[in-house]
Amino acid sequence: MRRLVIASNRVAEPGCQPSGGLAVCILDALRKRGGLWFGWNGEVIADDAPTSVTSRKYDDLTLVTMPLTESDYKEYYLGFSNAALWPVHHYRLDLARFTQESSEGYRRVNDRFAEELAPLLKASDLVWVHDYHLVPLGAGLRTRGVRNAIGFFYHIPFPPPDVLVAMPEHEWLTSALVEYDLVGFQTKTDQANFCRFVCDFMGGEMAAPDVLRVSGKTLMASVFPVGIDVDSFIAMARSPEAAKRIQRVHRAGEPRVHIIGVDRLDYTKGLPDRLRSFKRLLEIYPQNCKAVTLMQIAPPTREDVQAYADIRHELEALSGEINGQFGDFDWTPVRYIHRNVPRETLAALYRGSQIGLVTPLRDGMNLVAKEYVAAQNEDNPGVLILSRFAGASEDLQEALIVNPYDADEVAHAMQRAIAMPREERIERHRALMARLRERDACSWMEGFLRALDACSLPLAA
Ligand code: ADQ
Repeated sequence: MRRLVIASNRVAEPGCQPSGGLAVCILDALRKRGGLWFGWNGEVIADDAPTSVTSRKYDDLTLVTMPLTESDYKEYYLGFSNAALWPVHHYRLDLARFTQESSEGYRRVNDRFAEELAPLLKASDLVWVHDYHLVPLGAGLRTRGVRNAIGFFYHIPFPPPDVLVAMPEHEWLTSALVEYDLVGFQTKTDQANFCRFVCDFMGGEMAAPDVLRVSGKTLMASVFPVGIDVDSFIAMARSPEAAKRIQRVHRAGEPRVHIIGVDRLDYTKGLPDRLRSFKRLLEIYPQNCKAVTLMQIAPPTREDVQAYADIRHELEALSGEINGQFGDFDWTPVRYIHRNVPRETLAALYRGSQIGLVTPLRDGMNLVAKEYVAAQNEDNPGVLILSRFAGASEDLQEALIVNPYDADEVAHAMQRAIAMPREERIERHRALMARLRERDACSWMEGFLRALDACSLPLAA
């Protein structure tokens, strides 16, 4: 088997709690197969300090990491990656900030990563680059003579061409993207947006399904929906510790129906809209007062970006408003928890909740939706309410699919879930579990690597 080399913005420590979906996926993948993981170690150092590389081994896994300087952090990470690329790819041009400084920082860090990674590669390695922070890394490796098969996976959505072209750097970025042998997407919509861009704006053509020809090169663009490690999540949710935690949450006299939301505190996750939908539930169906509670777990993320500070204030104000208007001495309608929670606790909370509310305004996939389903008791499962704008909705059709912008529609879906007969819940859950198993973490990784391996051979046009 060829060695796997993964590059991503942030490298997580094995044994520490990974806090985002990407780290969860890569750790799952590398634990199974071993290999090398290259990227930022999370440290920020002074601009004049040396950015030297550190290498550490954990069994079959080697971590090669480097720090970012203060300017790198500000320009590459907060600036171009998170204040330009992230909003544009989530269709939020209104929040995107473009500056020359930040795009130069982005080019500089990608160039430095390529310079450090290129000499570590062996001729037979499969190189897999992850996500929007590192789009030009593959092109940087190519200019340094790397001829290996190099693949790229977009964990976030790929926007429609009309949205992408509003970004000043889109030509440079997409010409770097087509240097990869394989570009992977979460959904058919993302893949179609990319192919449309290549064909309509770069003079490319579809040579075969999933195969693009552009500027004398051939590349594959395919769909690989990210999945979770289903069995390990089930084991966590069924453990005796989980049962104790659930009992503690369901003390006598507590509300009958628990609704749970778990998301990084990000404006793409639709948290204020979710709270407004919950408020509508209490207004339209007042019989739910004192009977229903919403627990929203939203750990802090990217707080140095202004849009993230704004969303936090909005959420705090809204939960205060709902609790003030509807709450009573013996009932707090919204419980808002602004911190990271161990995965075992999350699994227990999912299992103890009758409704999983996953309503992002736009999301590449959304692993929380899959974790919620996996954690349920199959004899008495809860109901997943899922945004049509989460990549997961392409697959998880047996959830209650909603438009997160329509507060009344989401409120009606909550009421439907509360009243749903057990047989219907079991039937829906069984179908969702089958889909989860069909497309789990393992099949995601194997599917991508098989396609990348095939790219080393000449592609049939
Ligand atoms: P994220 O935007 O981070 O991921 P998501 O897919 O929901 O979103 O993954 C979040 C992960 O973090 C889940 O595994 C969840 O359990 C964990 N998590 C969330 N809140 C937590 C908390 N309070 N404490 C502990 N853990 C918490 C990006 C894309 C997604 C895509 C993934 C994977 O934005 O669309 O699904 O990558 O490709």
